[in-house]
Amino acid sequence: MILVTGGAGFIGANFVLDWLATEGTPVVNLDKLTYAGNAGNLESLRNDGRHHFVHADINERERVGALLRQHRPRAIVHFAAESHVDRSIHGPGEFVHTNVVGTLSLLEEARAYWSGLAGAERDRFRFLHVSTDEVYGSLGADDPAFSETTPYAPNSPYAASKAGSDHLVRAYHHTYGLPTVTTNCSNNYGPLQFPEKLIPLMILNALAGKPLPVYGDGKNVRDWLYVGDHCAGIRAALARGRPGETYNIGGNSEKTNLEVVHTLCALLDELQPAGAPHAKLITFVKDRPGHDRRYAINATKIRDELGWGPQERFETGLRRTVRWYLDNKGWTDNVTSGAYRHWIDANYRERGTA
Ligand code: NAD
Ligand code: TDX
Repeated sequence: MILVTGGAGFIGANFVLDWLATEGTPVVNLDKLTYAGNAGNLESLRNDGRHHFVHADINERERVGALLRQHRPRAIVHFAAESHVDRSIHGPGEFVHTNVVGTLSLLEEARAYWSGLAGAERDRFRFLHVSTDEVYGSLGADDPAFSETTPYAPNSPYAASKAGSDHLVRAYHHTYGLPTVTTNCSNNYGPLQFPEKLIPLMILNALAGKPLPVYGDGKNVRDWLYVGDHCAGIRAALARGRPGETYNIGGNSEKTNLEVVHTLCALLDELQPAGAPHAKLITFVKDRPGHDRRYAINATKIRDELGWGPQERFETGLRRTVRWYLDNKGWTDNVTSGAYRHWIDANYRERGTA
């Protein structure tokens, strides 16, 4: 049994599905179901007795403590977070509430539970904290990629809140001996990603014939990783990662935003042709404040120590992703109703494309 937090979100849901298909041991999935959490992501597990869903906030300490005592998980895999940089610019408070205070709550309950374990159960317990490359700040064009020893320099409220959570996790290992492992991953893409993020937003806008809003000059670089590869990296870190260590996970696949959008447009021209090339919809809009220029991950440590490397190439992963969005219109219709529209209005009206 493992306890997953945030398992109804993009990466968490992919992880739960992947875990049950590979490891196969039961999962308790604790999720608050914010706008980004979607119980429909786990619809295929409706009759699967190995998946136990709990609708709760990681800040509800008594419930978290009771769940740990009841299910006695051998690990906590912590995905729950507010995860969108633009939303953190509009409202940082929720990011501190969930990412910093929520992680502290979870660490406290994990420590109480772990302290009560003995023998082999205590030795094998792990707290795996899922974090991001954004904690390292921004790279210049010729800088070496982020390694585990790159100093923290978070630039957005989102990145600062994730950095705060990483530091708390580190301190709980150093001070209390809690067996933590932290992973810092680059930009993910794939099925089930909420369409506020670059790739699914561009796919859905293009299909609707709407402008494709590229921030600034479109030359910001991200290091893209297929979500299934991230899930495999987390499983490797959980199985073989050394307590107290951090592992960077990345796709070795740096692309400018414009390259990504043009590739998506070409895929859509092939798979769902419209009258005109989709690239005609590309519209340059006002930049994100404090927009990090470049992220890149050096994933040598996880490769050498844990034998992990990305399996999916960007071109094939993106094609799979576009196909998934084309084949799952019911999912996108469901998540883009209601509150989603308010966010799109708020974020893109000020950029002139709502
Ligand atoms: P997401 O926004 O799609 O999902 C987050 C999930 O957490 C949702 O299901 C939401 O309901 C849940 N949640 C939010 N607040 C909660 C709370 N207080 N209590 C319980 N559940 C809560 O995020 P994602 O893209 O799947 O990211 C998952 C994790 O991976 C995050 O910690 C994020 O920082 C990290 N990460 C994401 C990326 C990426 O490219 N998406 C890259 C590196 C790291
Ligand atoms: O409409 C857009 N236009 C645009 O040009 C959006 C939504 C984004 N962008 C740009 C901003 C970034 O340079 O695309 C790039 C990617 O943006 P996001 O998808 O918002 O991701 P990013 O800000 O890079 O952060 C992501 O990767 C690290 C995740 O959202 C984080 O949760 C993760 O930690």
